[in-house]
Amino acid sequence: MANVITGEKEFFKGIGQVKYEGLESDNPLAFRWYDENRIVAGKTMKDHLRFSGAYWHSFVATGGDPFGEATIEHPWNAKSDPIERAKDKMDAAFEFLTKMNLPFYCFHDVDVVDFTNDVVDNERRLQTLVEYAKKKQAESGVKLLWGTANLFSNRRYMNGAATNPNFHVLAHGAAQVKSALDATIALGGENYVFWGGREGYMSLLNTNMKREQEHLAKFLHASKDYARKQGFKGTFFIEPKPCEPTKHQYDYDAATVISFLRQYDLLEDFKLNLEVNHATLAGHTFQHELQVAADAGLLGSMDANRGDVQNGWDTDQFPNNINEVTEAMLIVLEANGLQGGGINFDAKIRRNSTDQADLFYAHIGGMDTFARALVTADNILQKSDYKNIRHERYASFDSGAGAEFEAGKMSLEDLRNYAVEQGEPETISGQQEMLENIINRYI
Ligand code: XUL
Ligand code: CO
Repeated sequence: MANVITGEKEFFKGIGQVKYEGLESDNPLAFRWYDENRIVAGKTMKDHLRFSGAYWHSFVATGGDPFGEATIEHPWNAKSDPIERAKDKMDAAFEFLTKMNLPFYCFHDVDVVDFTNDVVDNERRLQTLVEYAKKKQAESGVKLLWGTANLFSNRRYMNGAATNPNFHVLAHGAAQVKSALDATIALGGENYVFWGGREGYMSLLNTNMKREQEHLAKFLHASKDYARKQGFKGTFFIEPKPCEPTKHQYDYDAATVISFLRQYDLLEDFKLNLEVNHATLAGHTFQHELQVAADAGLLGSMDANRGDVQNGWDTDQFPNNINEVTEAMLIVLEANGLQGGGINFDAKIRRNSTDQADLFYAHIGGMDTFARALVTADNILQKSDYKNIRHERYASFDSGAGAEFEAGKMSLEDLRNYAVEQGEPETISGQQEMLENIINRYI
């Protein structure tokens, strides 16, 4: 268990450390599935799942939406001095992370401390908070899963950062990335994320797409070269999302990002951070995105949440869909885990969830869903026919002409002759419903 740490003041009063109590427990502030020391497929749950809390949703956002003002008042926002306020927020964050037993956290630069339009002052502010975070990490044992820079909220980024048609804006984005990388490295951050919030377009009428994408590639190379020069050994992740806030984002989905990384020679240093609700926005299932990344050897990390089937936009709800998450964990287990990353709760409580306990319930639900899905997926892989059934579907390629085809030894004429000789193929079932029943059976 993490050491629970508070600052001078306890912000989440009346809520102690959340512990594993098992399936018999009625306690809404306990885990029923997430038992960090339980061994599944040769590793502890803690090491498989590497859960992380997201600074922006849990400690910064206040429930405002395009139609309404803030609904949640954070007690750590009371002080007027920005540095003192940021320290209170960090106290609250580490109190929450340790009470939730979350081993990691993630942040954007501007989540940690408020920024102004003064680059040098922003660097100083972030460094001050980095020193504070170092102490908090040492006291608690909580680690930084990844850092990132917010290159989408400030109005200067309204036309993008790395893909902005104005070079001056691009340089400001670079300044922010440099200082966010410095912060990540100073805190022993294990990875660094690029989510291209506004790296895309609202209209092609005013956009030179080719030039913008080349700028993005140059920007990523410069960032990577700088971080490596500073000794950063971690992985860079690109987080695909098809749209929102722009009409079209260049990092549309896993396949698009992989082709971009290959085209611009970034495959050595970059992997993917896949997010559930971004997958569904792109018209894919989450497991589709994970599988695409895994097949390319680039399954780095995940942002856990869920969308809303009726709404369709990026609602960032906490995960609770056990079927969806089980199918995801099947892919993660078969890929031998995430490469360097973890499971970051990029999810927010609803704006009418205004009790302090709501943030705890949300994370408990998400962690239990993933823990249960991990156990279920492992059972499916160990005990059921799932793998065999899929393997057997391709049996015709295991020997004879099929194997020759796979080895590249059959010409189009050979294939045609085979079709003539063998006549009409037999009908073979895909057995989809049977496989779906296997998932439900082990849940
Ligand atoms: C936005 C989103 C971001 C990234 C980090 O949809 O997912 O919070 O995860 O910039
Ligand atoms: Co995300």
